Amino acid sequence: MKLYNFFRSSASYRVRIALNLKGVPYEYVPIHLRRGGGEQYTPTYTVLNPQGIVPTLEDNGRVLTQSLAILEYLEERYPEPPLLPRDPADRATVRSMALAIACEVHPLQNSRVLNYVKDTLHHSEEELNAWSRHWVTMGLTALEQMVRSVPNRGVFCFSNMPSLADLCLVPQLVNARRFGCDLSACPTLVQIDATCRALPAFANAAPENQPDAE
Ligand SMILES: N[C@@H](CCC(=O)N[C@@H](CS)C(=O)NCC(=O)O)C(=O)O
Repeated sequence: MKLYNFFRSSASYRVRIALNLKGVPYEYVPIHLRRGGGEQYTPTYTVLNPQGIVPTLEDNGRVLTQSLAILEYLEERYPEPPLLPRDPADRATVRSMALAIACEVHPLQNSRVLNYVKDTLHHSEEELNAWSRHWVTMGLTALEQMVRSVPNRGVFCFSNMPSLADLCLVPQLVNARRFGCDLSACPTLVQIDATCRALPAFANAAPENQPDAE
């Protein structure tokens, strides 16, 4: 199994955590998102991932893209330990938390989006950071409420097992801190993040522990 990814990519980080939690060995293939204008745009990579984004997972001759689709694939192929609860409504709750980050917050900080706002629309670095802080804080504040409203909540986003929601939360908080977001409205998320990062599967997937870390 090969994971084409970048140490600082949040979407890649989600998949690394899942592979570690499930104990699936994989080959780490670094795709540098800035070097030479971005290795994600080279023909050898876009043949695998026509969107020119990471991560991409190659397994048994199949090429899979989109981190959430990859996570669902890993969940079905390697069911233990599960990253989704058993009850259908609980599963939908976990997915709604994961999607709240992956669909609403994360895309607004993607490098290509920020580069367009900066280079084509001519906004300053300062304005860009304010943009990121605005959307991240709004998204995380909503997620805080979603997590708090889980009945019988445990130490993770949902119950006492790490789920897809935690796999999306932890990388997003790295991002939030990078942009200097005020997390004071999200004490539950900050606590869950600390609990997750204490687990080896999360720690070993962290950007600073990857072979291409700068
Ligand atoms: N929805 C996609 C998002 C992937 C994505 O945005 N990847 C970023 C890094 S976190 C990327 O490759 N950006 C390259 C670019 O913007 O040029 C997923 O979940 O896989």
